[in-house]
Amino acid sequence: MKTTISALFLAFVLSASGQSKITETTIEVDGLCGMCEERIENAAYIKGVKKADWSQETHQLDLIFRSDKTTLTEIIAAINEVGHDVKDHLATDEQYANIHGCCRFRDADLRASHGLGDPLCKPGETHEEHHAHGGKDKH
Ligand SMILES: [Cu+2]
Repeated sequence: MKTTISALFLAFVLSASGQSKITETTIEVDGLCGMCEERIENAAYIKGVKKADWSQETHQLDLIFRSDKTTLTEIIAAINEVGHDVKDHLATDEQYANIHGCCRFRDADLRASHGLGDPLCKPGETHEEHHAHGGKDKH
């Protein structure tokens, strides 16, 4: 509660002085269930992030963050760190290995049982292969 109040106060002070740099964006994050939602949102709430809201149905993560405090790259890295795939930015196999057994969102059978189609990461595909056909890397 204390942090919320001081965060609000800080936001007020900064917007009053005209220095607030708020970025609003949506990214696609793979996941299965409510546990994934918690994991993804908790991971995304790094310093500077004001809102992180993942939808189990659409797999869209709505983000609002302070672009003077953090970057989208850092947020994506934090999500990868807990094992979740972001469109065009996959978690490594080591990171994915930490995902809870019932949250194995790359598993075809688990996806089917949750009514999901193709994963962002195709079975047996390496990080590099995925990027080769994954399209836009903005570097
Ligand atoms: Cu899950």
